Amino acid sequence: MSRQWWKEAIVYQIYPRSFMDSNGDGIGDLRGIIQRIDYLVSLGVDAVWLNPVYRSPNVDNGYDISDFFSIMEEFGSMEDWEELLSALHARGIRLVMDLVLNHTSDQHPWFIASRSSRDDPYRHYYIWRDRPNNWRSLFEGPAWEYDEATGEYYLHVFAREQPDLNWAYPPLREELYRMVNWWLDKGIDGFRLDAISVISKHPDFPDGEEVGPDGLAPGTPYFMNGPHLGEYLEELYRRCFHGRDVLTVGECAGVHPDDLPHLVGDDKALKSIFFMDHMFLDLGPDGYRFGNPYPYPWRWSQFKRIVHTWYRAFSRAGWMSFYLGNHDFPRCISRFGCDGEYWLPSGKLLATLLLTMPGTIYLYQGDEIGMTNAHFTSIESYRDVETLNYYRRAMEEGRDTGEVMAEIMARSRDNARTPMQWSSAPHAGFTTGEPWIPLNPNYRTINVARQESDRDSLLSYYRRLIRMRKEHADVLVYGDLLMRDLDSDHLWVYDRTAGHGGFRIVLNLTPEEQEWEEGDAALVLSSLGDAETGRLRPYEARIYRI
Ligand code: TEU
Ligand code: CA
Repeated sequence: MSRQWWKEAIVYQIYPRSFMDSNGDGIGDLRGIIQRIDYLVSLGVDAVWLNPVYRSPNVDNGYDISDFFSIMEEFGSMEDWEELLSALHARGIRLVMDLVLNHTSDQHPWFIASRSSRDDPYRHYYIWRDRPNNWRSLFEGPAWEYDEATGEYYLHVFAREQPDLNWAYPPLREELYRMVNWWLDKGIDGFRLDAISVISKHPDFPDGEEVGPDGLAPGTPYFMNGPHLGEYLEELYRRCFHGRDVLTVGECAGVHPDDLPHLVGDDKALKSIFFMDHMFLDLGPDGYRFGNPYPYPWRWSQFKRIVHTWYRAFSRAGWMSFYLGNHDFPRCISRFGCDGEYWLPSGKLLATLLLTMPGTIYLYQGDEIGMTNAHFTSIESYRDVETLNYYRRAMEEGRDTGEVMAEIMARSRDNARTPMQWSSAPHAGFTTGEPWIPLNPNYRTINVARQESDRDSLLSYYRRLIRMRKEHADVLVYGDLLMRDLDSDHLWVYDRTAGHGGFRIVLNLTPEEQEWEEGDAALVLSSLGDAETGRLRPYEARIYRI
């Protein structure tokens, strides 16, 4: 297996709006990131993945782009962006940008032209029909919006302000490739391809079968992993990525492990994808559906199976990527660990899991200090379009407010979008102004400054494991993964090996003590400092030499 920087990279995901505000307007920005490069260096990460920073009316925090070639005013200027790129490169950190190819903002000039008349040359850039089908948008309500000016409906898989681009129309694809190359030519190091698995829609737009009480049905069987996805990606590779040393990773909901050979590889547009099944575990078998109780009871054995299945699939095609959270899901420590009594040990457990998995690792901002869900009790505190749509619909249907708020508190994407907690200073040192979204009040105890000076802190533990992963990349990045006792919900034991040696990782997944016989393996570290014989303490993680 050939060694590549993007295989060994630990990628730190920055949600710019909430990372660091440099000018006191309450919104994180590019100059704020420049100010914090020392922090990224001290963490030991190799690359930054930046959520969208392009011009946008911000209905969906930058995922609704109105100009692919400009920087969002709130985040700064193109000069700031150029400076960020060179400042990162000067410190040996690569920059991966977010690439949104499925849709634009409804304020994009293409869409403004497209909706102006049925004969406009840009009409075919989007998907127009004289009659809608029954697809439900992933962000609530019908996926088709009637547009009075021309008396037709346009498709939007996400918010109505995010009309889907018509990939079936070759001139549109050419425009996109031109844009992708324009960014690549600036010297960036790769792309995370947003919602890339939904760009190909079934040409007949068939009605979905599972019709709900709202008269709508998921259209996902007809637009996720659609009929021309592989073909479009191949063209994208030939036109843009071929011959460039870049990281590419696709956000690929609805892609099955068996699809990998078709979609990923060194000579494909996607070198890797983010599998999402572990992100959907606590949503229950039919996903995040309106009115479903959340969280759905899940088991660690399911989580382990998911990793096992995808690891095997990636050993046949492409390259694995692993993550425990991002800007679209609640905080990993609140979901998979414990944000109460066992906050620290469970944070260290998740750190151990994240940094001993094969493949490229993605660490979401704030997880390295154990930032937790926001637990905002009032709808006024929320900003996310998905959450607000959900709430509006629940109120329309007369649902119990307390019940709905409980779901939102546990599930909202805003849980992961509160400002980065730098210190216990006012506004957590994130801004001198009024933050665009409230801070998590626990910033007074959970913050970078406090953990910097503490050798036993979660931050120190992350740094230590990041160093260890780099030192032992042959094993921890490239080595085999052998899972033991897949069915246990209490312990997760796996070996990472290369040649004759390697590591055994032992995770106590529970808040209880667990019996554990270590045999003759040599202890390298326990997440809790000292290790006892015969048992593991709550959430203890250990690494042995084997
Ligand atoms: O997310 C696409 C996606 O698959 C989401 O539907 C995801 O499952 C959902 O957010 C979970 O609640 C990407 C971006 O990551 C997300 O932030 C954007 O809102 C979305 O695309 C639209 O661009
Ligand atoms: Ca700002």
